[in-house]
Amino acid sequence: MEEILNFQTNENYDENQIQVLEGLEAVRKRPGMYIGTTGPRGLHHLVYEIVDNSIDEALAGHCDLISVEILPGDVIRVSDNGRGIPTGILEGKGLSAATVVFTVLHAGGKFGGSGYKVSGGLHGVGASVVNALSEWLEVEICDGTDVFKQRFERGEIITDLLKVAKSDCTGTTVTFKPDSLIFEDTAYDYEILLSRLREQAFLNAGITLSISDLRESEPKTKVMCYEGGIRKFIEHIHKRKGLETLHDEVIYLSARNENHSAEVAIQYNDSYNEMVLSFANNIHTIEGGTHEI
Ligand code: TSJ
Repeated sequence: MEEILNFQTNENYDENQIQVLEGLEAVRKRPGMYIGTTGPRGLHHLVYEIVDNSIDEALAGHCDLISVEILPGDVIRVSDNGRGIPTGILEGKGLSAATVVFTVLHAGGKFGGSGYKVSGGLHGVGASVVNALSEWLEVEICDGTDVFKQRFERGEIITDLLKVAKSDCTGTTVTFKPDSLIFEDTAYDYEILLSRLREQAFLNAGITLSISDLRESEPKTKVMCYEGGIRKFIEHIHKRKGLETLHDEVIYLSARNENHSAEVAIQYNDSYNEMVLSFANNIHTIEGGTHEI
């Protein structure tokens, strides 16, 4: 199969292009199938889908800074200091890996992938969905030598992935404007994004996540890095709820083998209500289930 694809003609290249368009058209036709809803939840979900990619890069050990900015016009910018999405041309596709990430549905982290995934969600799959549902989206990739840039509108390629500058930095920046033809309301809620990013910062100890709201003349910004991970999460919840704890030191257990790791943090308080929060692969398992048991 691979061999045949490597001998592609221009005709096949065009076929691929058509598939690309059909794929993203499907997302625009039935956005709910991909993001659940076109209400505020779906709108905020776009941000999580992009941030998840940076968290994957951090979990792979290649990135420790992730920033989210809300720009005027409810434009979202997510940046990380990872290796940068690979820019090389994929054999058989005739497209760069980065372009595939944004234009092919279900192109989830397969190229050069080493099965490092710890976070859940749609992964690379999400980037093409976000692209399809954005009025425009731009990606900037720094690979330590060059800066590459590509622009899309409603999922369509507007410019190829172009070298635009030199830089010895590495990282990926994605900037997008959710499509007002798709979403009922494109206004982002700073507090909603903040609380989700804080949760991810607690779950991924040592990663610095920041959020800035640059829509108003007085910008808001919060930088979060919790070396104590989920231990700090419990302390935060107790503080936020104004609950009196029965002991200062959080009980903490952790274990790992080659493929799995688990950690548990416990702290008693003087209330009568038990609260158990569980997460599997960074996803809140609201109904508990097997992982919690
Ligand atoms: F996918 C995306 F566009 F949504 C997105 C991806 C958005 C943002 C803000 C960051 C990223 C991203 C992807 N950050 N870092 C990466 N890393 C890779 O894609 C990558 C780099 C190198 C290698 C390798 O094997 O050399 C593999 C991967 C998956």
